[in-house]
Amino acid sequence: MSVTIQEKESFEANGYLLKKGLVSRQEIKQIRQELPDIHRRMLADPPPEVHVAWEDDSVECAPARKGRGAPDESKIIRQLMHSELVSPTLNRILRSDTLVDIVAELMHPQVALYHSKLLPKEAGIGAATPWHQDYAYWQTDENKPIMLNCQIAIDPMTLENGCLEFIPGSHRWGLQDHEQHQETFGRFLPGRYYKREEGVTIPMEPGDGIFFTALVIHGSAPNTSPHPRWANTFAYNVPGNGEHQVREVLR
Ligand SMILES: O=C(O)CCC(=O)C(=O)O
Repeated sequence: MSVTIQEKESFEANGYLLKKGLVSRQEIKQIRQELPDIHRRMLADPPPEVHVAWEDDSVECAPARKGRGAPDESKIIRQLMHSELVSPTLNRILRSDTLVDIVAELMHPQVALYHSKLLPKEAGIGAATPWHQDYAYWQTDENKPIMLNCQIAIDPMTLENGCLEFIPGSHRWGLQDHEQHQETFGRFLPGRYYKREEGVTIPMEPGDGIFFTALVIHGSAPNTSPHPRWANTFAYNVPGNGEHQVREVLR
């Protein structure tokens, strides 16, 4: 699977590109099998390099709405940073030729891993991700906004369970002023999250993936549905673009 001329033109115009069937059903099944154990390990003894942010503790979890990852636990993961260190399947996928070939086409022929993060959004609990540009988090004095993000769907993703939404073409607007708060997803555009007229909703099936630039504005609604929405995001960088923003050169 690589990128057609039409897809590249669409990516350049919109700032994002959806690829259906990027990851096989078998690999998605393997990730799902790993999740309960990952959740248990994060509760008991997370490895030092892995950073877990939990859903707001004040959220009451009704028994029917416990996290799918660990049905008998009340703490729900909101974001798990460096998921490649706890999921062998995600680690394999992020470096597969299928993904790296596309990143090389859309970003730069040299490709490095910046980070990988697991983003569960549990049924009826998962919070909104406010509108933002990733570069608002990633900018330093020495890097450029040339990184590329790729989110893969582990579950079916819909507007109701909080799939990604984008503002097409907003990657051409430059970095906007973001509010900054001490919380997960604490950098966001004024208004945090609300339904935007010009927002384009991108539903995905398990195994679909969406590539998007560091400057395109995106966000996602809370999960108000009875269905979990697990996803994982791989961020790629060009080697040399930022001193601490390359974990591993892949190509
Ligand atoms: O999964 C989400 O809802 C948000 C993910 C996101 O915004 C990101 O990875 O930059």
